[in-house]
Amino acid sequence: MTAPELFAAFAELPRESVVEVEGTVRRSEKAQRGVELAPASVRVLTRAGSPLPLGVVDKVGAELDTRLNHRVLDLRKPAVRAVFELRTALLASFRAAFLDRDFLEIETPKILRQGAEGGATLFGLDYFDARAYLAQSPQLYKQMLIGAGFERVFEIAPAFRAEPSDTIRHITEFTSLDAEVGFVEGAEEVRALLEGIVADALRATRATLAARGNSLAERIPEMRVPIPRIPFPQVEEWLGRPGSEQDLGTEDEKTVGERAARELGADFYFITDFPTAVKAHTFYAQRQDADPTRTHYFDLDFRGLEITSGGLREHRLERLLANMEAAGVNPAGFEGYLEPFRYGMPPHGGWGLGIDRLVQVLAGLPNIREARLFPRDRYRLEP
Ligand code: AMO
Repeated sequence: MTAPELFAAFAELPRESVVEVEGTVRRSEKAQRGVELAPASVRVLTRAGSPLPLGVVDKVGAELDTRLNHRVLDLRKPAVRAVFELRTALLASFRAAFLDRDFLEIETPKILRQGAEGGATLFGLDYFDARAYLAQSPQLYKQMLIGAGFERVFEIAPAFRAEPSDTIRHITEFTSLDAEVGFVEGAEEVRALLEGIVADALRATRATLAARGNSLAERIPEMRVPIPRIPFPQVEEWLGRPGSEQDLGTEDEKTVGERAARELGADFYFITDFPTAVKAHTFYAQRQDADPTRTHYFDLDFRGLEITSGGLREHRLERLLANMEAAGVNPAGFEGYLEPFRYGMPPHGGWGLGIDRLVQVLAGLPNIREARLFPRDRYRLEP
């Protein structure tokens, strides 16, 4: 093709069309990546329609809703793609950290007869002639597998919660990274394992992104272990409501994050010894023998955002049944879960970590929805 022909072909081509160009690659100071292609011929593979519903190279940003409505075009932006490179590196790094520590990877059912995290956020579905639910967490199954003698297990899988609230940190489908470990001596052993895995995963993620020239690498903090453990009573004091045994709301968590940064210089920290009153519905959480008003349950937060919940589980059947009763949960529906507790269940503990929240904070995204390719929330089922 002659130069004028080429020029005409490009000039009339709508943006985002897909073309095959042949030519000579040469060095160029002006080009973004230091090279440019001097075209000899161009073939149009697909013509894009115009106008575009969402600009891909425009400097002006669009509203999040518009971006998500036209997500495929949105994902073409290099800065958006960079988030999913981070996500890929993070997931690979976590998997490697688990495998390094001899964990077995498990895949538990997502269609269940019973929920584990309370009825309010269960999605029901018609299952032939029966009622079933989407899994809110692999909680019961990861515990059952400890009963199978699988001493260390992990799962990276979707979890579903009917969260009616429209917030920047809740979605209805998220990816949960769950772990469960048998024969643990106490909650502290679980915390030590968790912080070691997160620290390793962050270090590896940073290295992978740096090697790819992804600028998000610089945003990945180094996690210096051990990180602070802040007992719940200390948190209540910071919040100016000692002994109130109330759960932590979004604003409370933010306040705690600020205090932890100011007083402990910490961006990652544990909140330990959650009150039994706060974990009343969490029947599987072990209450402390010395003080039954406290549990062996903790959160791992990053700069005021809860990333992980975990703790020691109740492995003693009598107490587990008592917890269920106190929580108003009928054990009759949980026979499959309870059976291993009758036939030799080791002490165990573990955690669930929300990958989407971690991606959100690491990439500095204002809204958790941006951490998923095609997010689901109260109002969004498409695309
Ligand atoms: P929890 O309910 O605290 O604990 O959930 C664990 C982690 O999952 C993430 N998460 C969410 N992320 C986005 N949108 C949501 N709607 C959402 N809900 C939860 C958070 C949270 O810290 N079975 C226990 C874990 C365990 O004890 O092992 C559980 O699910 O990052």
